[in-house]
Amino acid sequence: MIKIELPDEMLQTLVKANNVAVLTGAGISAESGIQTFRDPQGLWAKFNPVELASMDGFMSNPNLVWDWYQYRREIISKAKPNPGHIAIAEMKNLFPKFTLITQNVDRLHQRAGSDNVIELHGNIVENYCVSCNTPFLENIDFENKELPKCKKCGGLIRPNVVWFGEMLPYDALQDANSVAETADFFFSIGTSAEVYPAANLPIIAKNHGAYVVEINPNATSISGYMNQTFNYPAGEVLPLFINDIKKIKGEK
Ligand code: BV8
Ligand code: ZN
Repeated sequence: MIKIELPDEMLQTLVKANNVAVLTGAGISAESGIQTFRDPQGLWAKFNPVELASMDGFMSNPNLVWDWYQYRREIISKAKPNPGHIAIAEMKNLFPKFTLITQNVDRLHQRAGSDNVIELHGNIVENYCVSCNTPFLENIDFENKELPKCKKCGGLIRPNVVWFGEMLPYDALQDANSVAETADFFFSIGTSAEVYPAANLPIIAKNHGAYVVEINPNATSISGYMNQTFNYPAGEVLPLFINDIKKIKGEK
């Protein structure tokens, strides 16, 4: 466990905050053994994102894309929430208003106990038919490499994620923007801040007066806008935040 002193001025701002928000990216799941997208050994390093996470990519090679999601589903099913997910799940009890926004599709936040999660990029659990949009509710075992077909119309089945070039779910993006505009404390955790419109959110928060904190072992394109940056793994830094907030609040 890292030994660092969290700045008191930041902690005092956080403890007084009414409206705390967190944006997470793939990095929050890295300590659960789920590869990120852009780190050197990341998922994209082996595959071309546009090729796999796009409608064109899917339509030109449905089985390859389906296989890739089945591969990721298997890894996710064996993964466990890490101390970073668990610390974020605890935050909902520490502030008058707390909102979690995630770019991740792995649902580890929910498995750690977070609720009302704003999922900007959908989720890897649900599937639906590309032709008639009917949800595909059959159980899909990971060994089944065959891409399933819609029971209603025979169309191809796809995961309920947002691919590149696709609009984000309208309500999720609306809610995330208004959370960023009204937050008085905003964490950007485990994201390279390279994918839009999600990457705008910490800047929107900052421009609306929020105190913004980035937690990421690496610097990103938004690090310079942050009030504080912690270049450590989220699973090590976040429990320190929880301990210090509880200490200041005199909670056990
Ligand atoms: C849209 C779901 C509007 C699928 C994902 C050209 C063509 C087409 C589109 C575009 C274009 N140019 C720009 C765009 C817009 C595009 C975009 O932003 N592209 C980028 C690459 C430039 N955005 C879109 O297409 C979005 N839609 O704009 O629609 C529109 C539509 C139609 C017509 C007009 C306009 C849709 C974007 C959503 C794509 N779907 N995922 C799936 O998961 O399979 S994106 C994918 O990237 C994941 O969701 C991922 O979460 C997300 C962001 O990446 P990160 O989460 O930040 O992950 P990354 O690996 O990058 O970084 C991890 C970080 O963690 C690193 O910084 C690392 O240092 C850190 N880390 C590592 N370990 C730890 C850690 N941090 C803390 N603790 C640790 N232990
Ligand atoms: Zn169908």
